[in-house]
Amino acid sequence: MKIEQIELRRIELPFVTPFETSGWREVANHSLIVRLCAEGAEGWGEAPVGVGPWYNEETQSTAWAIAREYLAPMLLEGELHRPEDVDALYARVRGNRMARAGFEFAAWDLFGRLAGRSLSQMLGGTRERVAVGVSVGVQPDIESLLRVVAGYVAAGYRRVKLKIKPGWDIEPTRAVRERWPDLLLQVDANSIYSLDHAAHLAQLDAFNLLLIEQPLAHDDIIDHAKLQGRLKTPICLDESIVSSDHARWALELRACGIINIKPSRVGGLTAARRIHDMAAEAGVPVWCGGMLETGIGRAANVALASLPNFSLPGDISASERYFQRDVVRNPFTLNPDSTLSVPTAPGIGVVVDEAFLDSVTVERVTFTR
Ligand code: OSB
Ligand code: MG
Repeated sequence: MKIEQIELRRIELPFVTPFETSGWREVANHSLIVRLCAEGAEGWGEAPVGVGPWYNEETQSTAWAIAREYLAPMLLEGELHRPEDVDALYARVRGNRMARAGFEFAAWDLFGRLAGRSLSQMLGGTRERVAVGVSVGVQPDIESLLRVVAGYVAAGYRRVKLKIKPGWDIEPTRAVRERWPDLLLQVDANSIYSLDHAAHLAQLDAFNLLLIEQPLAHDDIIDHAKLQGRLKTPICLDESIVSSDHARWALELRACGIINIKPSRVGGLTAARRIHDMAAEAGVPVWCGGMLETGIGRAANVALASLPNFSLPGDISASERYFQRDVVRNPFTLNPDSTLSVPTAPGIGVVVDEAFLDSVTVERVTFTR
């Protein structure tokens, strides 16, 4: 297949509430949206970069530049026989994995629509519903935190993740655990601690947490292995696992007991599935992380999470947890059992609301073969 047309957009879609982590605050989704056209069909993908280089090195501006100057022209010149070929086509591009993933997701959608197969089917998914939770940002005080968590619990979420940082870790976690003794609970530090905090972090062992996500540096594996030896709670790596090689290194060094897989962080679904398979082989559970995606990126995450070794609830909340209005006509809604249903329509299975997408598009460019 030869891609005939590529449309790129940068969008800005406000969140219902700002999202605050240990190191930054996001008030809107600033993704790059990719549309590929070929053989009378189209495919959509989202590169869910942040507004600044706070989670990883990518931003909407870097993704925009790399996509326009390299990724779009390379794809127009190349030829695809299957979606996995995008990975090979971009193999010589260093880093910039979220930008690459935006194109790779769109290729999976395009191939799926042409073949009449859902993305979950194409990937080897085995579930019709995927278990999900909600990621709760840093709050101004414990009273506000309990109110916010109570709202999500009332909405039906059975797993909650708390963002933590020094000065906002032990006490907020204790407060939520005391109020909800049976809630599935985990924390995420987004790389704010160092090994010097090992004894401090060990206090979290008292709260029966599923995991402690990415306590140490965004590019570290070695110190996480040392820290894991000093904690009972499993460490889960997020930022550090940017490729299947990084996953292999982390598994070999026992740097984590659990892996958060975000297909966007690792360059797409091909690499994500490889990591899933490798972790399954090693007996390490995985779960699907999120980047506050629109319905376009969320659909790829949900399909991925339908693979068998995604045995913990994902950070894939319903559309309304993020946006007043999503850019798809069939937004994701929470089932009463704290799951999202896996789309069954061909490709990613969401219908893009083009008029609304246009209204949140800040800049657009089209490439034709
Ligand atoms: O570290 O998992 C993270 C959002 C943006 C960047 C990084 C992270 C997150 C989340 C929210 O925790 C996940 C979601 O609900 O999409
Ligand atoms: Mg994380």
